[in-house]
Amino acid sequence: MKRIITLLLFLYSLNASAQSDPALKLWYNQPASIWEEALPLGNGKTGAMVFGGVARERYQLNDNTLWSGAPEPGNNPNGPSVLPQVREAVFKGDFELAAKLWKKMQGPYSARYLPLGNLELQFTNADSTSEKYYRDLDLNNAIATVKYTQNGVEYTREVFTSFPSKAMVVRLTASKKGALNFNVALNSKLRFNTSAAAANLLVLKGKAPKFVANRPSEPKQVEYDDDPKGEGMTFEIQVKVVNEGGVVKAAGDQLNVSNANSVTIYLTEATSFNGFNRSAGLQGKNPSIEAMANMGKVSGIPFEQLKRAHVADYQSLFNRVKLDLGTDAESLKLPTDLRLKTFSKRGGDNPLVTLYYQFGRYLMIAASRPGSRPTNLQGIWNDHVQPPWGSNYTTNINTEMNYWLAENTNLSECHQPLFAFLKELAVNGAVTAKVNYNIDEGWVVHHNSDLWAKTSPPGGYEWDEKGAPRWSCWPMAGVWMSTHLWEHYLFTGDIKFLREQAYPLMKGAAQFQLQWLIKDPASDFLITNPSTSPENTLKKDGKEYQVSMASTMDMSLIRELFTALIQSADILKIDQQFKEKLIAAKAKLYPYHIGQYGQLQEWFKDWDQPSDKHRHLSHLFGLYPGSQITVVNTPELAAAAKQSLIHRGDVSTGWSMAWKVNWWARLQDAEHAYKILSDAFTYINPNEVREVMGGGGTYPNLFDAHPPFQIDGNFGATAGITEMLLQSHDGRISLLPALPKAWQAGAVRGIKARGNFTVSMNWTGGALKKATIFSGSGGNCRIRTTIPVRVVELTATEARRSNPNPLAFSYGMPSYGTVNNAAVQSLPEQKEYVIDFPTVKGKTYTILPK
Ligand code: FUC
Repeated sequence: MKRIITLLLFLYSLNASAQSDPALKLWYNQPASIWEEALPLGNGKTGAMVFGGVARERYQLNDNTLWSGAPEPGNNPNGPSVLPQVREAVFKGDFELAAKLWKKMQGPYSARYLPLGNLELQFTNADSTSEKYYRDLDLNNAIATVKYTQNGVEYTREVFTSFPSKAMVVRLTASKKGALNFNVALNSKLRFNTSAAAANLLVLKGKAPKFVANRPSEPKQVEYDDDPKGEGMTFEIQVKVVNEGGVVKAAGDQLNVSNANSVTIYLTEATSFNGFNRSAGLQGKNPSIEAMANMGKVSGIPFEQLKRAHVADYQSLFNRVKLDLGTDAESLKLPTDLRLKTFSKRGGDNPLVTLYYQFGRYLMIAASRPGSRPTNLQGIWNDHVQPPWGSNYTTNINTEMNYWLAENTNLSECHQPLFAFLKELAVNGAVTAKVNYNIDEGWVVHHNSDLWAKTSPPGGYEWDEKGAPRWSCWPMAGVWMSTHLWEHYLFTGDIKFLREQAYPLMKGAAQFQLQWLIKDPASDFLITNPSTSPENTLKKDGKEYQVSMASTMDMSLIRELFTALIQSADILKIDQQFKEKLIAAKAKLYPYHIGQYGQLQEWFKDWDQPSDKHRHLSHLFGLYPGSQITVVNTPELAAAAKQSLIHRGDVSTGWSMAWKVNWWARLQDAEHAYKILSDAFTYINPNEVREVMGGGGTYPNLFDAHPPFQIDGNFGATAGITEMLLQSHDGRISLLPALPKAWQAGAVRGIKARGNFTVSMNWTGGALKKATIFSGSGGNCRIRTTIPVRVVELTATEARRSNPNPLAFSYGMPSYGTVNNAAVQSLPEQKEYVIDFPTVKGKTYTILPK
C-alpha cells in the first residue's frame, strides 16, 4: 500500500512539474522590507502577505469579513422634502444651490476593512548572514516559498492558504537534522490577547473597533466599546505547531521550537460576523467554534496531503487559461522587481505581461470564492487600521472593475460573491429608496458600500466640508452592478440563474430607476435629476459645478439595464407588462450627443473641456464595460468616444489606465491599448511617498499602484488583455481584434466568449493560425476575423442577418444627436470577415485560415 502511495505521489509530482511553467513565478533575491514587496496568498476567506524574512518571518493576515462597525443604514429622512428643492434648482440652472441642498440628503461614511493580525516566526540562530536567498510566489500552484542557506544548512519554508481546508499551512524544513530553532508569535494591530492554550497551540482572541473614522479631522478616530461584549466584531486565530524531531513548548504567550528536523504550522481563523444585518458584537457568532472546528479537521492531516488537495482545487480554476506571448530567456533570469524596473528600457517584456495577466487571475481565485465576501479596494489584503478610502466597496468603478475578468478569463464561479452581495444590497437598498426618496419600488445603492451592505449616500451628512456631492449624489450603483448578472448569463447561458437570481434583482434596480427618472420640461425626455458624472465637475463660464442633470453615464447605465431586462423578459417569457413599460421609458431616455469637438458629450449640454484630464471617464460606459457603443454598429459614437479618450490623455491612476486599455481594445486600436498597458508597468517604489493622483504603475509585488495599492488596476488590466485578444459584445466573436505589433506570435487557451463558447487560438506574424471553439450551450456561432477562415468540421456561411443566438446579443443602435459632423475622429480600419456556423453543445470546432 505504502509503495503504491509513493508511486502515486511520484507520478503526481512528475505531472505537476510537467505542467509547471517557470515563467509563472514572482521571485526575488531578498526578503520583503515593506508590505508592497510581500507576496499575497488567499483562499477567499483568509488572506496572508508573506514577507520571507530570514531572522523574522511575518505573515500579515486578513479575514474577508473583518470590518469595523455594525449594520448602520444611514438613511436620511430629510431626503423626500429636500429632493424637490434640489430638482427645482437644477431645472432653473442653479447647480451651485442644487449641490448645497444635496448635502442635506447625505448620510454617514462606510465601515472600514481591517487587518486581522500577524503570525511571526522569530529565528534564534539567524544572526549570521544568510546566503543563496530566494523567495517566490508560484502561480502554477499558489504556493510561496522561501529558501536560504545559513552556516551550511539549507532552509526551506513553503506556505499556502487552502480553500478546501479553510486554513493556512506552513512547512519548514532544513537540510540538517535538528536545525530548526524559532519562536512562534501571534499579534494584531487591533485589541487582542494571545495565550498558549497547549504546548503546541497558540490562540489569539481579538476585538475590532466599533467605529473607525473616514477623515483625520473627525473627533473620534478608532473607537472601541469599553465592554468586551459590546459593539465591535470579535475574532480568533489559532496556530498549531507540529514538529518532527526536537521539542515544542509554550513560552509565555509564544511557542518555542527547538532542534526540530521539520515543522508544520496550521493556522485557522474566524470572526463573529453573523450576516450583513446583525451586529457582530452583540449578536455575533462565536469565532472560537469555527476556528477550532477547522483546526480540528486540518491539523491531523499530513502536509503533503493538504498540499495536494490545495493544488488540485487551485489548478481546477487557474489551469483553464494559458497565455503565451513568447518567451524571453534573458528576462526570466531577472528577479521580478528588476524586470519591472527595466521594463521600458528593455523595450517591453512579453513574459512579464503574461505573468501580470495570470497574476490578475490568481488574485481573483485567492480573493473571491463562493461563500466569501466580494473583493474590496484591496481585494482581501490590508495592513492598515485606517486604510485608504476605508478599503471599502467604492461602487462608481472600483467594485465593478474587480469583476471584469471573472467571465472572460473563465473564472465564472469567482463572480458569485458579488451576486450574493447584490441580494443583500437589494434588501437594504429598498429601505434607502423609501426613506431617502419615498420610492417604494425597487432598490438603490450609492457610491460606497461595506460588509454591512450600506446603500445610503455617504458624504458625512452636512458636517463634513469635504463630503462632496460630485461623488455622493449617485444613486446608480445598483444599476451598474446588476448588469454583471446579465453578463454572467450571456457568458454561461445559465437560464435558471437568469430566472431565479438575475431577473428579480435586475428588475428591482430598474423599478427604482423608473421612478427616479423624471421628465425634463424643456426637452420632454426622461432624465435623471440630480445627476453627476462620478467625481468629475462640469466647468462652465469659468466656474465648476458638481450636480446637474442627465449625465451621459446615468443615461447609459439605465439604457444598458433596461435593454437587458427587455431581452430577459422575452427569453424567460414573463412580465410582458413590465417589459412594455421599459420599452416605452427607453424610447424617451435622453440620448447620447456628439459635441462640438467631436467628443462624446459627458454632460447634458456641450460643456466638455478638451483640457479636462480627470481620471474618471464615466460617459464612456457604453463603450466598455457596456456594449451599446461599438465600432461596427455605432461607428460615429465610437469615434466620438475616441475623441473623448484623446482629450483625457493616457497617464492617470492605476485603475483609470486599466479602463483605458479596455476602451482602446474595444476601439480596435491595438497599439494605443498596448501603449497604456505598457505604462502600467511603471515601477512604483513603495518607499517613496507619491502623490495620489500622480500617475499609476506597479509595485515590486506586482500589486497595482493607484497609488496607493488598489487591486482594481490588476483586475482591470487582466480583463483588458483578454479584450485585446477576444471580444464578443456586439453579437459576434472577434478573434484577435486588437493584437499589437509587440505580440506578433502567441497563443491563448481557454478564454471565454458570450454564448458560452470557450476559445483557444494561436497566431504568427500577427495573423490567426488556428482557433478552436468549444460550444458549451450549442447555438449559432458567429465569428469575426481579419483574414478569411474556414471551419474544418462543417461548411460555414457568410453572416447576413442578425445573429439568431440569443446569447450573442447586440444592443442595437441607440439614438444620438450631433453638432459638428466635421470633427469626428476616424477609426482604425480593419478588413473583416464574418461567418456563421451552427454548433452542437459539447462539440469543438476548428477554425483555420482559408
Ligand atoms: C474613487 C476614485 C479614486 C479612488 C477611490 C477609491 O474615489 O476616484 O481614484 O479609486 O475611488
